[in-house]
Order: sequence, then structure tokens, then C-alpha cells
Amino acid sequence: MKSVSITQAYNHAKEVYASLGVDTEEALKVLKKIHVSIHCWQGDDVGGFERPDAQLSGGGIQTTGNYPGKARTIDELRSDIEKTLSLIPGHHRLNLHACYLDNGGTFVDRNEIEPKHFQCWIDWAKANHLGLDFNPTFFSHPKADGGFTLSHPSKGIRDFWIEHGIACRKIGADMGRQLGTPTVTNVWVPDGFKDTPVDRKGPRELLVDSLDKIFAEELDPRFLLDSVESKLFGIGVESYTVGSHEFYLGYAATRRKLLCLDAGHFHPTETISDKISSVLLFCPGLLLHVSRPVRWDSDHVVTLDDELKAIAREVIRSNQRDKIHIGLDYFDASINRVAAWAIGTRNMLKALLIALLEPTDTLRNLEQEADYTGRLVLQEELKSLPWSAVWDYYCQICDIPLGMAWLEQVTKYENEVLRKRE
Ligand code: RNT
Ligand code: ZN
Repeated sequence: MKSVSITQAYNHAKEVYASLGVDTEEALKVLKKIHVSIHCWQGDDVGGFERPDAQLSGGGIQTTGNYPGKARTIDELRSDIEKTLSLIPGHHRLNLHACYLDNGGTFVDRNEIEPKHFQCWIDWAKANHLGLDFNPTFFSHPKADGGFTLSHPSKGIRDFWIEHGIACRKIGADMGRQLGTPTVTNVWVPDGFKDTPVDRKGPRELLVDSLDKIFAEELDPRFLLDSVESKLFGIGVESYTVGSHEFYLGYAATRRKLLCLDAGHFHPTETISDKISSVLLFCPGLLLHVSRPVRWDSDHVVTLDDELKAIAREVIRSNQRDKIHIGLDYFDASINRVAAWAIGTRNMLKALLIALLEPTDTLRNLEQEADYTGRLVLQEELKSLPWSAVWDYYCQICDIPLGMAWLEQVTKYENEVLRKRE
């Protein structure tokens, strides 16, 4: 749908922003260069393809809902991702979990996976102009059933998971090498106790040791970037998480790793937007798991709420975009999964656009002059500027459906493809 009124609205918005010293064309140029890492696991409720009926289990995370059409095979998942990408402006990345391997129908255990099990993903990513990111899978496995992996008291179990971590770094580096863009490979382990522990230090010492073993081999940062993800609690892990925020902040700062901040991994009123500027002072980079916690780490679909806009503002204002990797992490099985992906990714991009349209220098000057009245007035006035006209125009020039039009395409896909899967 090419519409003259979209262009007219854009031209008006362009003038409004220009009067504040903001160049909308420049903002769109920058937006186009931001690649959001879209999480594969929204498409099949974090099941993966290790076994025919693989399901998420353990780890203190949960999907709820049984909306029809969940992807059951790699081909189905790819088809759903391709549909999703057709609804999102720009070029992006796909974030894979190790359990999404292609084992050719024969089970391969986590410590034995190799780059060849992901070659078909790499080929597909290349054909679709996507970068890849990666994650070892430290859950949904009998050796994770006791609630501990890399900090398990048994050396045998720890060693198994260390081997998995090492295997995944090699896979990540291979993806990055073949695709010519570094693969962020993120370690998250669910380890922790349901009830109050006596020894809080012991498991943390074991986790440091296991991580050091996983990261022992230097791999080329042009191909692989390591990151580590902290958490506060999970279902069944309410009292103590080994890999807490302080743990990983210290680990990432001393080992020069990227720190992953997941929006759902803190106390309910604690926000990650305020952590970005601090972490960038001490760590070589950041991975964001943009999510939406509702009362707990519920991983709801990302909406255009205040925290999302605050995260985007901090990313843009930091002037260190090359150090910040934006990934999404949510999974809702109660609505159309393609729509869930598209809603969250489009919102991430909208929030970034709003941030790019901010007259940051003007705001900074007001702040430096201690004109807090002026700062507040401008901050509030900005909220009602016509950013949505710029967004519509961006979708139009990228040939992406705007407004409610994209839902029609999702509905058609649901009727023609997803509903036939049952
Ligand atoms: C879990 C973490 C982790 C997972 C994914 C599937 O609480 O957020 O990032 O969501 O690895
Ligand atoms: Zn996460």
C-alpha cells in the first residue's frame, strides 16, 4: 500500500522535528543499521528439535498457552520466521538455542554437538541476510533435573555441562566466521535452590571455575562474543540463584565478557534501563534480553511501554551502539506466535526510532544549565510529537505493511499454514 497521505504526514513530521534540530532522514538511516536479534524460541514455546516431541522443562522458566500452529520442525520454524521478517522493517538477526540443532533424526547429546549440526541454519541465515546469535541450552535435560548444572556438586555433571559450553562456543565462532558478523553466545544457567541455602558461596565458586573452563580457549572476537546472563529467581528456584546479578557483573568485568541484562531478571520495580550506563563503564559490552515481566519473570510479549522506551533511549544516548547487542527474550503460547514475534520486534524498533528522534543535545544543555523546568517541559512535549508518521513512512519505504494491515497477513498465514498443522 503506497499512500500519498503517509508521505504528506511524514513531510509534516520532518518539519516539526527539524524545528527542534532533529533530522528525521538521519534517524531512519541509523535505525536501518540496527539489527535486532530475534529469538527463535518464541516460535515453538522453547521446545527445540532434539527429539520429535521436545518440550521446555526445568530451568524455572515456563510457557503458558496452547494456541494452534506451533512449529514442529526446523522447516516449519523457518517458514514462520520468514513470515515474521516480512512484517518487520530492516535487516535483523536470529538467536538460536543449542537444542534447535539439526541432528538428522538421531539424538545427539549436548556435549557432542558440533558446527555441522547447525550448518543448515547457517546456510539459511546466509540466504536470508541474517546474522546469528547462539546459546548453550542448560535446561530441558535429565542432567539439569536436580536444578544445578555448571555449579552441580557432582564433578561428572559439571564436566558434562562444561563440555556443552565449550562445544557451543565453537559452534558460535563457526557461525560468526561463515556469516562475517560475530555471534554473541550467551550463557545462562538456571542453577539455584527452592529454599534457603546454608552455603551461598560454594556453588558460586564452582560456577566461576566451570565458566573459566568453558572460556579457557581464546576465540577470535571477530567471530564470537561471549556473554553471561544473571537472574534473580525462577519457578522452583525462589530462594537463591547461583548466577545472581552481582555474581555476573563481577565475572563479566574481571573476565572481559559481555554482560547480558534481561529485563525480567530483577526485582519488579528494578529496571535495566538504569543499568546500561553503569555496565558500559566496566564491561566490554552488553547484551540486552528485552522482555516484559508481569509481576514476575513472565516473559510477556514486549509492548511499547515506558521501560522499553527508556531502554531504547539509553542505547541511543550512550553513543556506544556497537557495544550493545539488542536481543529479544519472551515466549507467549497463548496468541499467534508469528504475531507475538512481530509485535515485540516492531515495538523494539519503534522505541529505537522514538529515541533517535530525541533532541538529546538540547535536553543535555538544559540539564547542564540546571534548567530542570525546561528539561521536564521538553521531555513531556516530545511524547506527543508525530513519531508515528515517521514510523509509517519507514514501513512504507521498506515495503512493510503498516498499521493493522500486517495482521491481515498473519491471519491469512494462520488460516493457510498454521491451522493445518494440527
Ligand atoms: C531464562 C533466561 C534465558 C532464556 C532463554 C531461553 O530466564 O532469560 O535467556 O529465556 O535462554
Ligand atoms: Zn534472558
